Amino acid sequence: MELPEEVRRIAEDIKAMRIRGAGRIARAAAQTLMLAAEAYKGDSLEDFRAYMEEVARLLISTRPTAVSLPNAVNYVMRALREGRFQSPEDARKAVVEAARDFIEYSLQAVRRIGEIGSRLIETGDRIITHCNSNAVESILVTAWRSGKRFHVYATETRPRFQGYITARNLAREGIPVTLVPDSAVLSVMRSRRITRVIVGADTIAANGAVINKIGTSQIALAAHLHRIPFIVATETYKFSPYTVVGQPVEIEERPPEEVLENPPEGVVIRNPAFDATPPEYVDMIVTERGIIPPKSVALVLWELFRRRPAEAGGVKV
Ligand code: RUB
Repeated sequence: MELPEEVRRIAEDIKAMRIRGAGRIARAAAQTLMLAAEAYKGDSLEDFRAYMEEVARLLISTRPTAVSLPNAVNYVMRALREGRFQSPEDARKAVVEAARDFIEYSLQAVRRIGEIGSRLIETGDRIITHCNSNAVESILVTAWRSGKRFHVYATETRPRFQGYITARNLAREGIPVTLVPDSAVLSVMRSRRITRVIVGADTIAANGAVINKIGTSQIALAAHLHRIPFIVATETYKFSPYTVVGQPVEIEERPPEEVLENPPEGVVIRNPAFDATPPEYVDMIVTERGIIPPKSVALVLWELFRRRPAEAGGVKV
């Protein structure tokens, strides 16, 4: 069966970053698998499986770095791949149920990270954040609503300026927020006596390295030099089972036009969208299961994936 127009449209939205952020992408992928299953019109189980695998492949191909995307797709597809069904109708129900489970888990995880992470915030804090992360916003908003008073410095996050989204959302909540150029981080850290840095994640590697928006590692290095706690907020479906077996995390290269539309003759532009922050610069990782040091990531991965190697795309971990 032809893939529904809506499925192609959402895949395109993820690619073009109209839907963005690792958690949102994962939920959109689960939602799209559900939508595709519901739109299936045929009556062959074999055909339904092949059709769903095509949707899964399309979704996974949209953006390469955030492991939340294949983790979400594989979670939903596991219900289909491992289930024994009498009819496409049964199989369809299993997909829909698994997608609903994932979305509910994800939303709950972001709320839980907010509750757990907000305990780390104190009145008087001056916090730097980078890019736009639902998990980070959840922490800041929860802390603010619980009565803690602090100031946030949001980086612009060139070239796509996701920091504007963060600044706008926090301002709407009434949280004092200052938008700063990315290049001002070190200067702001010193002059404003920053007390904490909190960022989100796209992927957490088995060694505790954090893959997040380009520029994160520079901020982590600066925080490390100034002994400022560097905190990462992430759901555990951003932990990468692939890295357990040594697979490197692919860093997305985005179109050069995002940096400069018409570069001068002879000027080459590179536009990597993410970077890796080494575990030595990460003080703690706030997850929905609690706060862990980067050293414990491998243990959590083991806990999450040992019984379900299929979720790691068939890679035995
Ligand atoms: C977004 C980004 C965010 C993480 C975490 O990159 O790097 O920090 O995805 O976000 P992009 P969340 O804008 O290129 O998708 O906590 O919302 O999952």
